[in-house]
Amino acid sequence: MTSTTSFTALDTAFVADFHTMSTFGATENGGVDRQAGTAADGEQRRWLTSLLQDRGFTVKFDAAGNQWGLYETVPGAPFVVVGSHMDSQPTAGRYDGAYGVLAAAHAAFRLAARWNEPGASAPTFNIAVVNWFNEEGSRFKPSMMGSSVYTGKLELETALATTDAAGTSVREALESIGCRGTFAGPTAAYCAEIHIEQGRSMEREGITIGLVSSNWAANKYEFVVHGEQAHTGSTVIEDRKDALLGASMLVVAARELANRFPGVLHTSVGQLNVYPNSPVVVPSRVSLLLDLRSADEAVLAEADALLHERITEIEALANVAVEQNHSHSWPVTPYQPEGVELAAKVAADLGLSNKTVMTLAGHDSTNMKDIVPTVMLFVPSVDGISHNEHEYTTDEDIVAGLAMLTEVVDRLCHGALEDQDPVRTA
Ligand code: HGY
Ligand code: MN
Ligand code: MN
Repeated sequence: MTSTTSFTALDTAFVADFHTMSTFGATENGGVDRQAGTAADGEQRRWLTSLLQDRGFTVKFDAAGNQWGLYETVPGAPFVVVGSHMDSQPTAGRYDGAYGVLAAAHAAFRLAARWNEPGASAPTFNIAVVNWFNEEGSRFKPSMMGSSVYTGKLELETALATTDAAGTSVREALESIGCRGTFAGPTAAYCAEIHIEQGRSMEREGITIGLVSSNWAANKYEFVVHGEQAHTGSTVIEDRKDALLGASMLVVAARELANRFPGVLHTSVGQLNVYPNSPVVVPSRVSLLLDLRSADEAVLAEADALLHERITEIEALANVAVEQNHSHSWPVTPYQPEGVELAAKVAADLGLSNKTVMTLAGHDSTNMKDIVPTVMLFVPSVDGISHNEHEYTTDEDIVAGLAMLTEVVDRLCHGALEDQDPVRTA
């Protein structure tokens, strides 16, 4: 690990921009609350626009609210798309996603300067810095919304019509912050993303750069438990159809499933909405979001079957009906091995300790790798803390990650994976 005293002026400028960026939606405890399409998200997007425009980049928004900073030195050539997301969960950390967008912008600035030096070798591809809309999916579901539209996995109209808990649509939210554009998006040749690990494995092993080789699969379910409204005092127990009792049993069922597959299955209920949520009323309706995740699709399939068996039992035990609405899922898929190999070479050339890792969380690059060769990089998370105001990565690591990303993007722009015959989007 380097010391901050060895930071260059460019490194120091990056850290300073990181601190400025973290003021948008800042919370009292050192975190951020910058949910997609909120005023804080809009202010930060305007700040990013200025940052990019001041360096000669052209900024455009597409119809799904993705923000693009285009640096086109090879007219008509496709782009290396590099970025992440700046939206956050409520009371979240400063690094998740935002680090990757700022690192992408600074990597692009460094490369633009490098390519303008006399005698520099000209790139073959252009650079598009991207701030994907609504990766988190906290205000509007599903997560990874902007990159799902760009990669053709989600219809634009479906995304725009999605509403938050207050009934505001994505279309309205984007219009209110001036971020709904008409740009079709650039033609991508390759993609790169850097992100914090959000786990402990790299920190534990003293590794600076994670080379992401594949992602865990996820099944996210939206359940509605239906009961019947009643008086909590006067209604005899056997007459009750308590939706919250059924929902609570589902919460416990999720943990019991994880206990059956120790270490290989992660499960959680992250959101519960109780109706009418009133002190003396047995709830008639509870909606909840339940996640199952694993690196082993057979385990995930077994967990899915066990969950549904348990739901049938819960319906009988709690005298409720459980409806399954939307679900969002993704399989285990590898990042292109040639991209992992390229990143390993770069890390070795830069003298950065590295290892291959899987990503347990979903990322926009999880979508992008299905359409173009994609390099996903991690830097360590202190104590593995994430989706928490105390999320932290050292300045040394964010600066090392920026150096790594810069070099990877430079090589991608110079066609390092060209003989791999990339699939390109139109
Ligand atoms: O992992 C997730 O669910 C989110 O998309 N990051
Ligand atoms: Mn993220
Ligand atoms: Mn996140």
